Amino acid sequence: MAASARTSDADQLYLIALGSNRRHHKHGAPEQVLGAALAAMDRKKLRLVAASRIISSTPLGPSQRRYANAAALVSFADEPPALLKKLKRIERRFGRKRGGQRWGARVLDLDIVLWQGGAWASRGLTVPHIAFRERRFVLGPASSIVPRWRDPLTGLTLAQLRARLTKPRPLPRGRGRSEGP
Ligand code: A4P
Ligand code: MG
Repeated sequence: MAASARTSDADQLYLIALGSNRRHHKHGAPEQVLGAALAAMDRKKLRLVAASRIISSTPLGPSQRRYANAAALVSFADEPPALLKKLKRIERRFGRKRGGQRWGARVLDLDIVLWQGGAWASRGLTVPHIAFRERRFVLGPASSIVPRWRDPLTGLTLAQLRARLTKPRPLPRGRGRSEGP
């Protein structure tokens, strides 16, 4: 865990999920891409407070390539839309292009998972991230750095959300084992 001494009271904490499943011509494999992206998130108004280790995960969705995933705690002295703009700029610097297949292979994906200020909803931005509660590749790394951070919508901590995902659940009534995904 890397700690920065440069945060101030005006700064707000954010939890960011990082993902990559495509090589970068300069940085190399997805793991190296995420390492470089973490460094890029510790510049100017953006400060890296803590970072998880980088994990390898099975792709969710149509892409065949495995992902590298990680989570980072950052501080930033502005509201979520300004941070999203900054993160999109970093994605573009890493060669991320818009369009193409949804959930297709990508060099770098940076999502805002949680914000210290609670919930935010505006055009093109929802915080907490709508899908994070169902994703091990987000909750695993995230709960390793801030296990007690509470999701403002469910009231559950990241550690609890993660435990909920990994615990075996009974099959719904009347459903045979051969049914379902
Ligand atoms: N947007 C809304 N809310 C947010 C938020 N909280 N943080 C908008 C960031 N962006 C947010 O996202 C599309 C638009 O969502 C943004 O322009 C922003 O205005 P995107 O990152 O441009 O596109 P995307 O990533 O293809 O779409 P989406 O739906 O965000 O995909 P996800 O949820 O990021 O999932 N499997 C593994 N193992 N690991 C992965 O990391 N990632 C995905 C993509 C699929 N499968 C994966 C992984
Ligand atoms: Mg995304």
